[in-house]
Amino acid sequence: MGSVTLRYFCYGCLFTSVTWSILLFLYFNLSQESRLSFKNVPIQGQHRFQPRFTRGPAILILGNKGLSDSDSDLNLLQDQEVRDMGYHKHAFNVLISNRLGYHRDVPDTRNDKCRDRIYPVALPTASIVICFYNEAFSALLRTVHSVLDRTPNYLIHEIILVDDHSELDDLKEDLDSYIKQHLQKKVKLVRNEKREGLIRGRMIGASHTTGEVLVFLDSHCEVNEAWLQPLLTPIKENRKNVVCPVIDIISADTLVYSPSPIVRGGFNWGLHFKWDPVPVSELNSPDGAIRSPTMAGGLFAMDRNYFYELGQYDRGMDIWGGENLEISFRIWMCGGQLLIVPCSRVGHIFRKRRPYGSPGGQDTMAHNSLRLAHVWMDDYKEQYFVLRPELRNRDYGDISDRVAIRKRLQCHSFKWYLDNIYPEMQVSSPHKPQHPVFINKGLKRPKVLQRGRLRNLLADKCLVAQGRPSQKGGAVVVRDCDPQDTEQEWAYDEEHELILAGLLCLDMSEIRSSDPPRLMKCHGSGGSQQWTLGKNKWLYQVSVGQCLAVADPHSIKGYVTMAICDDSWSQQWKLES
Ligand code: LR7
Ligand code: MN
Repeated sequence: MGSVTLRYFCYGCLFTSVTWSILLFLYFNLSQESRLSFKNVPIQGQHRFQPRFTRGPAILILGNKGLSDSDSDLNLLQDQEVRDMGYHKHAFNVLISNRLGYHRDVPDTRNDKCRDRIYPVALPTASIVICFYNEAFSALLRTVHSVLDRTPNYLIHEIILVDDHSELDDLKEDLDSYIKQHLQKKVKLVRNEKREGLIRGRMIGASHTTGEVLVFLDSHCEVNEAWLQPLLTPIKENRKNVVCPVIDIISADTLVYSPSPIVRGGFNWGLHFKWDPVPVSELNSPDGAIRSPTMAGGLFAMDRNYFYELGQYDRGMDIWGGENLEISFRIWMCGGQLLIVPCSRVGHIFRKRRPYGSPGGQDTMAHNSLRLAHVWMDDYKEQYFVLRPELRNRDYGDISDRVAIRKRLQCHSFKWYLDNIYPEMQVSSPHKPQHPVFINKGLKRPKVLQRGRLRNLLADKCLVAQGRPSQKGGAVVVRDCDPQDTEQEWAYDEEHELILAGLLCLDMSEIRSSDPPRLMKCHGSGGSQQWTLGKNKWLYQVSVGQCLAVADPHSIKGYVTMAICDDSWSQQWKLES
């Protein structure tokens, strides 16, 4: 079933990303000679000159009169600096972000059926909470304006911005005065006196709200057409529904907005969030809600009183990480439901690295995960410790108030959650026998659908083992194709595994999902070893939602990497027999 939804994604995505790439291509090529009109466009720290309305493709605002060579050289240098500093500070292309301005149209990525759908007029009002730390000014403002531009005004009770003690200058007086001048009615800015992290930051934001529903967004999002109504409707029906949109992809390099496939949230025993295909049983109709075992974390709507009843977030969690699984487990185990509604779409800039650390340099993901494991996972926390033995005796602070919440709400056990909400999750012994899905898999080998070499169309080279194909944990690289060499032969089977030379499976690390894939023993349970090889020629990794790409087609090293899917040739692969 995964393949059907993904196919829908791929066509749509290819179409829109191609269209947008052409627009951006034109935009940049023209802009090489057309600097004058950009004199008004902000480079870092000059937002006062931002032209307010740059709706639609930015090509429309180009012009190229009266520039001397030295002016244009200077502008080019300035542009480069904005881009380089932007990547350094924000890990995305701030030059393009600034040029897009605070308003732009995005492609309507919803299924056609969503457009005809009628939502109740009387819906609860929303308080939108956006925390930010050192966010790029233009991305933050585009987030806010996309909400104001594409949401019926009467549904927005307020927008609360929480500045998590940012250091960047333009987020100080410039932001104050922009809000005062342009956004005063609906937008309120709260400043943290010290860095709190996004988890306590959201709680601070929530404490300033008075609307009926809380809607959380990251500070580099753009909401799509009619995004809010489908989130509020299930909450109106049942206040214990917590509802997420589909998170569309805004490319960190091009800012192109493309649709995401309809997938749902899961996790692995390293306690990392991952995407899973939607089981057939959950796919009632393309506009119906899908029950999701977990949420990605940043984008969701929840009844405000229910948020408090359910214990907000764990105050002992710092900076970043883990709160998404914690609230997901808590919702399901304590009587709520977590839903993804495909008719609500919100774009998010996916970056390849996080551009900030924690103040003391701690690994807050490990600290936060330990807390959630000890509060919610019962004996199943052993699964985490098998992967992270060094954390077994690590201090995780006082969790008594969280344990008390679990007791007060009379929540189910973690076993109940796995059995009923996430039966796909595999558990290694001693818990293994409790999971029928795992047992039923038996020993039967999945049927091979296709065999051959995997040729990358840009490098014109084939994917092979860097060392021996039998070496567990070994990397894969691209090398010259050799049709005679059986060590270059991949088998693609009905479980969507890619097996090299009949030995090992192409696998993503469950602990460090930013690592390139490697060869591991086939485990037969999808996820980290599940790849789709579609007509669009992507090698799409289902659990991380990214595509395999050659890192540098000219390098003899032949390294490959995982990247946000786009239409570049570096991501095009062909399985040739
Ligand atoms: O110290 C901080 N203070 C903050 O206010 C650190 C961050 N933040 C802000 C930050 O400016 C941003 O607006 O918090 C927000 C989230 O931080 P990101 O964008 O660096 O996080 P992310 O998008 O990489 O991470 C995802 O997982 C996080 C786990 O803690 C949060 O739940 C994020 O909200 C979440 N983002 C999403 O779910 C968007 C979709 C990504 C996917 C999959
Ligand atoms: Mn984010």
